[in-house]
Amino acid sequence: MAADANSIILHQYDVSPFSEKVRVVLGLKKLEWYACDEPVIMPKPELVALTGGYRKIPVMQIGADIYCATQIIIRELERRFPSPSIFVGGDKGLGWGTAMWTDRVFFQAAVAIIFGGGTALADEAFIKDREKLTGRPFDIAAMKQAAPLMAEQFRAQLGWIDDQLADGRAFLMGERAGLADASVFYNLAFIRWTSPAGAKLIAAWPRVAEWEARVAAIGHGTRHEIAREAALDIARAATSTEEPRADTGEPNGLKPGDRVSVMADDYGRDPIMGELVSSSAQHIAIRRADPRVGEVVVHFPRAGFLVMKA
Ligand SMILES: N[C@@H](CCC(=O)N[C@@H](CS)C(=O)NCC(=O)O)C(=O)O
Repeated sequence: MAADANSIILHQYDVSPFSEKVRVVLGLKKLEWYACDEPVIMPKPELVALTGGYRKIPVMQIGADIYCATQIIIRELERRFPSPSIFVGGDKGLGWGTAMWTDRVFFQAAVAIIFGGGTALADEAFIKDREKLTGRPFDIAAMKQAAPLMAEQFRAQLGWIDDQLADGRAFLMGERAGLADASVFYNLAFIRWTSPAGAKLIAAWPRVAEWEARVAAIGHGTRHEIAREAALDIARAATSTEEPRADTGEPNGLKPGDRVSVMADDYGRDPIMGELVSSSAQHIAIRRADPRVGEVVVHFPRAGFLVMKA
């Protein structure tokens, strides 16, 4: 089956932990989607043509709408495909807060364990690329030194997961898997793919490992593959479905039509410029054009991203 303007295209790579979070959500919702493999390091000319400068992975494309970062990707999947929901009960707000923990504190502990333990992923080109991404030295020797401390941090957080499962529930929020499971799981998957020492830390918590196996069994939905050029062709032929929407509570008075720039507040802070189409407390959409993809609308979360009037 060929992809079209309604297809879910995930710009990703297989060893990308944040992509795994989205793949689990695609599995939960039993969705059909297209994997568009992107390079692990820059340059990523096709991706940047779509996003206007955002280079991180994953990015979701549906026609000429481009969603940057897992928070807005998953929010959009929930909006378009509400059933089954990623919310299990009692987690509609704090589910997102859980993701902020797993994407930052928990993820950084995993990163230090993986790269401090020595992994084939970190060749010279990779290290140079990640230094550019973060604006800081990617210091393997320092990570090696920090690895024992980070093992302690990682273990403490595994303990929270174990406590959450202590009443015998199958998944973190109850009997059904949801956003919290996807958010926690991808960090453990990243460790499993890359770090035998990290995998040992997980093995010390059998209840966590059993839960992990249940999440893995959910799968990734139905995956097809698509080439990067074909994904660009779809964007060029499509029109964004995003409607202009005023945001009455916008703290800085931004309104549709304003020229703005959007950037991540952590790493990969390349600003993306465009004309504001719609915004809310959780979402901002900007329109921009590129010769290879025509006019597209690029979507970002608000939490974790900074918006400035251009
Ligand atoms: N906040 C972002 C984080 C994404 C992220 O850090 N992705 C990693 C890969 S898993 C990345 O982009 N690394 C740099 C690269 O691949 O170029 C999200 O939720 O999607």
